[in-house]
Amino acid sequence: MRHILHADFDAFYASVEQLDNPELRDKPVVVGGSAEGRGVVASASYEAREFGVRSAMPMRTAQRLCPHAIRIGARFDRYREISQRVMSIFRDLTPLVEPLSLDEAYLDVTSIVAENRRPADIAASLKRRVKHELGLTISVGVATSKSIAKIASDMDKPDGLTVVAPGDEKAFLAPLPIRDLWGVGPKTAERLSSEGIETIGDIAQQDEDWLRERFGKHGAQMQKLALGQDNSTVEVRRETKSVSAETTFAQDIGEPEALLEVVNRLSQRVANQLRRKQLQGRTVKLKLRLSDFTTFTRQKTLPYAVQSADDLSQFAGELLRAELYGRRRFRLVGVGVSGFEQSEADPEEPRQLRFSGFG
Ligand code: DCP
Ligand code: MG
Ligand code: MG
Repeated sequence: MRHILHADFDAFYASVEQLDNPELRDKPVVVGGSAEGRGVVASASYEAREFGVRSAMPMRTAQRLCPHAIRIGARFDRYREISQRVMSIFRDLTPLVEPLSLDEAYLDVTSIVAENRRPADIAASLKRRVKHELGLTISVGVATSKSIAKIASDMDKPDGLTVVAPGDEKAFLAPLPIRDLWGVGPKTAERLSSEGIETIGDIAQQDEDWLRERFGKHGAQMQKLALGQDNSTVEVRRETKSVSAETTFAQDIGEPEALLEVVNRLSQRVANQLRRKQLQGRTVKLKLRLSDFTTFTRQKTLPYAVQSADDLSQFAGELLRAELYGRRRFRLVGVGVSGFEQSEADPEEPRQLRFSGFG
C-alpha cells in the first residue's frame, strides 16, 4: 500500500502578496490583469472569495462583486522563488516529490510511514514547517493514492488537513460530484449527468459494460478511480536540461529554402515548449544527419538567453547555412536549446507591486 500526500498552497499568488505586504493581510486581494486591460483573476484571497470572487473570472466581474478588493499585478519571479523553497522543504521529507504546478505537489511518504510514523502526523508536521519557514499555509490531503489525495487536499481549504484512511476510499468518494473525479472534464460530466449519473458513487455502481459501451476505455478507467483503485506512482521529474525538436524526412533534402523552412517550424515547436516551461536558454543547438547517416551537432552560445521562435530560427538558421556546401543532403534536422535561465515575468504584467483599489 502507498501513502501519498497532495500539498497545495492556499490562494497562492494572493497569499504571497499578503505575506510581502502586511497592509494587505485580512483584506480582499486579487492578483491578475487590470479590468481595463480585460484581465482575469489568477488568484483571489479567501477574504475576496467571500464575495464570490474566483480564479479565471474576468477582473471586471471581480470588481463588481467586490468593489473594495485590492488588485495587484502578478510577480512571477517571486512566486517561482517561493515555489522552489516549498519544493525543497518537500524534498527534505522525501525525494519522491512530483510537482504539478508552482503551488502543488504529490509526495510519496510510504517509506516514512513504514518507520512507524502516522501519515496524518507527517502531514501536520509538514504544514507546520512550511508555515514556520515560509509564512504561508498549505492544505494537505492524505490518502493511499494520488487521485484521492488531490481531492482531499481541496476539501478543507484554507489551512486544511484531510485524511482518507486506508479502506475508506470508496465511501469518501461516493457522495462527491463526478467532476471531482480525475480525468472527468466538463463534457464527460455533462454526458454522465444526462444519463442520470451525478456522483462518483453512481459511477462506482454502474455496470462496467454499460460504461464501456458509452465511454470506451475511459469508462472502465473512470469506474476504477471511482472505486478508489488508482495505482499511479509519484513521478519524480528530472529538471529539464534541454528542450529540442527534430524531424526525419521521407526523402533527403538539400534545398536551402526547404531546410530553413524546417528550421523555422522546429524553432516554433521548441519556442512553444520553452514558453510553457517558462524557460529561456543561451545555447542554441542544430542537429543534422546527412544522407550517409553521419550525425553531428553545431551549437552557438549567446551572451543572453532566448526563447522566441524568431530568435531560435535566426541562430539555428545561421548554424545551418554554414553547413550548406557541396551537394550535401540531409535526412534529419533538429533544433534545441540548453543553458537555461528562468524567463522573465510576462511582459503584460507589471513587475512591481501595483496597488489599485477598484472604487
Ligand atoms: N492560477 C492562475 N490562473 C488560474 C488558476 C490558477 O494564474 N485560472 C495561478 C494563481 C494561483 C496559482 O496558479 O495562485 C495556484 O492555483 P490554485 O488552483 O492552487 O489556486 P490558489 O492557490 O490561488 O487557491 P487555492 O487555495 O484554491 O489553492
Ligand atoms: Mg493553491
Ligand atoms: Mg494548485
